[in-house]
Amino acid sequence: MHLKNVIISSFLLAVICQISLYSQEKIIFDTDFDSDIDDVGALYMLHTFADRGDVEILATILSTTHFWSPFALDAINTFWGRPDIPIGAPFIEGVNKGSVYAETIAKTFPNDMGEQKQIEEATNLYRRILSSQEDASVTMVTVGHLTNIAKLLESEPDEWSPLSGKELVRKKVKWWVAMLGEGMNWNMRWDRDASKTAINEFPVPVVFTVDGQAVKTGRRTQELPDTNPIKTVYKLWENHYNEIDRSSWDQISTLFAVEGESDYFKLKRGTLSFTLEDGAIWEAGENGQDYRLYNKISNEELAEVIENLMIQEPKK
Ligand SMILES: [Ca+2]
Ligand SMILES: [Ca+2]
Repeated sequence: MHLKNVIISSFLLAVICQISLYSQEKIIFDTDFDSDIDDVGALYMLHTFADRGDVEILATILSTTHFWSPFALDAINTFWGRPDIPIGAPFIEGVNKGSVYAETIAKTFPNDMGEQKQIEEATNLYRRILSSQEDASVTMVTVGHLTNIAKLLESEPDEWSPLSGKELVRKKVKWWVAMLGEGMNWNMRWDRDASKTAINEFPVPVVFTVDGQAVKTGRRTQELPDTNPIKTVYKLWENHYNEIDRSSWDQISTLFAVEGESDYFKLKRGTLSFTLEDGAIWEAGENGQDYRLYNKISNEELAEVIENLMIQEPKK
């Protein structure tokens, strides 16, 4: 090969590496990993994307305080060959809505949460992780309550960063993808003060998602081996609620966080705000700083895309 060709090839290789490095989404996943099972489906999708090299999962953080959730979360990260993903939780009373699966997953599948000693306080974990990342590189995904987001925005300079919480987010975060819940309600109703602070004061664009009730997934998890925790999760749900498929709110926000608008979604601009009296308010408008996500394909097509990402086996 001519020297010139070698130089050109090396240059192209470098460009391709840059592009692939650049396109790896750095994600902090903030979840109420207890009362519903779409969180589990969403985490499975993230691990599948991580196996493909499309995602780095920087941390998995709980917005709830159910005792068994950190163990269950670690068990699933461990099953996927990522036992050391940091796990955070709010060290306060917080929201605890119980779980039909967390205790069973915690006690059946290996994890090393050991009396919860490995859990980091959520705000500290956010600050530790964000401060170590490139500017404008992190996608925050919340598929639960907004408790941690409010506390992060209100946080003061500390050993990790001389910046306030709001300054740190403005510097490091690219997007906040927030699943607000059916009717723009569920995820925000249990900690309304936090919802108000998080939504009104978040310093970078928010992409929020609402839809998902009619996007039903989960049935095909029952084709997986018994050693796969998601099979147990969906089975326990079916036993308790007599429902084989479950809505996919959290998977939709997670799919957008990784793939962007792609073939599946479109964004519309506007302004999202929150009042204690009226809850979340959306005003569509071209000059808004925020975005609302809409589906571009049918519920059935979206369900197929999502379920396919939920039933991949770990590469290990
Ligand atoms: Ca672990
Ligand atoms: Ca959730």
